[in-house]
Amino acid sequence: MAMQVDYSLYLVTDSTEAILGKRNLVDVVELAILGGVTIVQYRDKTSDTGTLIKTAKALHAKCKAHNVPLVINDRIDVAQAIDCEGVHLGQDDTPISTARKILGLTKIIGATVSSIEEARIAVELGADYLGIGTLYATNTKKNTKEIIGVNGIRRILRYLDESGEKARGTKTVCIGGVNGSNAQRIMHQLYAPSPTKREPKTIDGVAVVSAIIAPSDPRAAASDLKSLVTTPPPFARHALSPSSIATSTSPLLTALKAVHQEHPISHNMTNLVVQNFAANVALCIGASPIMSNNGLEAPDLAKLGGGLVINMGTATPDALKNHRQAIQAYNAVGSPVILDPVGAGATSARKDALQFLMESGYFDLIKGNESEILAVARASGLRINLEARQQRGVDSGTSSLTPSQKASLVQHIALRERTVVLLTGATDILSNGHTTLAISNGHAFLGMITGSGCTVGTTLSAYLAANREGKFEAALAGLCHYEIAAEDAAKREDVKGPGTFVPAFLDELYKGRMDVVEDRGEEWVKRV
Ligand code: 3NM
Ligand code: MG
Repeated sequence: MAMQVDYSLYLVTDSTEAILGKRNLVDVVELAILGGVTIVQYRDKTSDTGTLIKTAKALHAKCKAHNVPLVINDRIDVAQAIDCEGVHLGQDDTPISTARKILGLTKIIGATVSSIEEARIAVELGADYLGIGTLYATNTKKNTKEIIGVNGIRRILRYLDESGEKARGTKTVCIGGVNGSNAQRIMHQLYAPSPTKREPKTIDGVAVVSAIIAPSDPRAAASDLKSLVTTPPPFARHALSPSSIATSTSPLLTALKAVHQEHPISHNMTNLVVQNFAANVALCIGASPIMSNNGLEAPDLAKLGGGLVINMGTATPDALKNHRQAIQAYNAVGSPVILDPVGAGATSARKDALQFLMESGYFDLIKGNESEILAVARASGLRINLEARQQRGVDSGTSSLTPSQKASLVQHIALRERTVVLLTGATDILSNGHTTLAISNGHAFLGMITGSGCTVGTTLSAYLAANREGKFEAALAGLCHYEIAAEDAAKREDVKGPGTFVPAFLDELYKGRMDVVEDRGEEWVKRV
């Protein structure tokens, strides 16, 4: 057995001018180790053997001084010559079994894998850890085999999780395009969720080249990354634990009061059609609307403690850039972000936009109608048996999923993305992956006015912002507030149709009558 290794921050070296510049590699690596790198791979594809051995020896001296293992990329002979801790082998390098024969059981052997089949073989042949990639496209290595993204890595983790003790015990790092802006989310979301198991396999660390070597201060870069990969992200503070909701309405009233007391900001980056209506809804429910589409001011706004709505309704390339900046700013301080993937299934540009946004950061809640949630499921890499029809527009359309299919879909996305998911419709489905509820409130008039889906997002952003300790309860409360107002508005004598419904709805939102939930018996919300 090889030694116990901390894989959390794995540095892969690069000696090219583009990344290392004119600096000395050994000095840069030493700074990186001082910053918190936990294992080093010496990777040099061009130097001759004499230089490789000389540099490896110098690197090993520094690594040993700090108790950090050193492995050599590809070259078993170099590893043997300096007697370092092991090797890292690509798919075209010496086979793992041969390396094991040469190096023995005490050395670390790592392998690059990009598919389940490669992972299976590497585990079988006795790799100690897998470098799984390529996560994201990177300038550092142009000839990577395949960009497999978060979903490709999740699939391999899931495979390892389910393939016996040896596979489960094999350590993993991901590689390709990891940097300070994505490391924390990657650590949080790279795991293998399964509805039946509580402790799925997680990734053990991130492997990086340019994010540590390229900066002028590798020590600071490593130290920043180290704290990002070893601390839970701010948005994960409140674990999505099984919820006790569904019988008592008092958490809903508490959530409503918190919104009224705090007047949280609801920052909407939304489409042109609903800006005005969303601002009015925010005001009526007791929130403070900011309708800013400029990503540059998001860091300042995020610090105000409100919630952000990313509404994909006007998903131009420029808008998406601003969305990414804002998501990352809110994620950095742990303020809630709601994704409303408007029309996500409708065009291929919107599918790409959804993928882009989901790779940009973490969402505390994802809400959408059936076709939008189906598009989210696809972006999340879930295999869906049902062939969803091409979406016609952004309206909710008629339903093609059965209630139990919907519930299972929503639960799986919630589990996989470690978030809360709301599928809106005549019956809404809300899940945090552990508890899934069907909620039958609302009124048909909501389907006849523009922005009724979008302003659910606005409402929930305020509820999540004012109720940081339980996003699931907060989401349920916000949804009830919204839909009960619609019901009460539709009942009014002055409401003759969708036109007169709108002002009445705003009035009822303003009343915020959560108390009437008590009178609905047990039918208003069901566990599914
Ligand atoms: N191997 P950066 S990607 C060395 O996919 C290497 O196997 C990869 O560099 C793989 O952290 C890669 O600068 C380069 O993106 C990663
Ligand atoms: Mg190689």
